[in-house]
Amino acid sequence: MASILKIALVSLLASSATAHMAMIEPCPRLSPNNPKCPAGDPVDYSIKAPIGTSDKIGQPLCKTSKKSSKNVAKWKAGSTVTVKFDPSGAAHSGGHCQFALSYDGGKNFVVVNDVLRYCFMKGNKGSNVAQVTSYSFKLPAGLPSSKNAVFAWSWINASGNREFYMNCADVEIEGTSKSFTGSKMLVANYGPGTPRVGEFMGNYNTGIDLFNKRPKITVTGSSTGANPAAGGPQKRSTAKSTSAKKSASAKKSATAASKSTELPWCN
Ligand SMILES: [Cu+2]
Repeated sequence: MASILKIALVSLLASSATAHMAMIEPCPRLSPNNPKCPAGDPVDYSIKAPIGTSDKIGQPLCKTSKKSSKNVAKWKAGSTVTVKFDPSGAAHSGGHCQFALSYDGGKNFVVVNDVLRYCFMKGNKGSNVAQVTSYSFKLPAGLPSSKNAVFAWSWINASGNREFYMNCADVEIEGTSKSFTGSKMLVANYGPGTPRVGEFMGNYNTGIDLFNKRPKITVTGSSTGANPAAGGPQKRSTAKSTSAKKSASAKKSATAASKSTELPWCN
């Protein structure tokens, strides 16, 4: 029975590139869905897939540690920003979303806005169709500056397989202070080394205790612009900027920066 289910899920996956949720604005790394994304950057047509499940890590945080070829937004601390999602994805009855920033290239994330319980939903409406696909919120006024900040959306879905979703966008922050202290982004349902948040089954307080227990983290701005965690072994080709003009064909032939392990997908 279980294996039949698995085969059914795999064949379903093969035919559906539109499952799950993904950020489209600001342009996340590897996004094939936003024409405003930097031309020529690598894409991942599974951008809407989770980066891990409660059993297994499928991809690194952010889906890739490789930065976009340029920042996709410049935000002032204290300003209101808008984050948009592809409306065609499966919303899995909502769940917990965190919006967060990293100042160390994507290793540690400080939360700048929570949308807990009913992310993508209007109130307590369990549905697989997203009812809210745009969130506007004020960034903390006390954020430090960085030309290499990483903005993240992460999501723990309410229904379906126990999964962790995360997309990241490279942004510049114009700040005022030297450091900012806030909640450390909760990473759950991302391999056995992280807490497991069970299926909500109508109880939208599921996992809230873990959010309440998030430790505080202090991030500091960088004046050097160095970004030790970005890049990794795969260096962006130096010839890339010359080929950036032929965006469409370049994008199509581009391969995803991250090796993804196949995960048991939800539907
Ligand atoms: Cu899904």
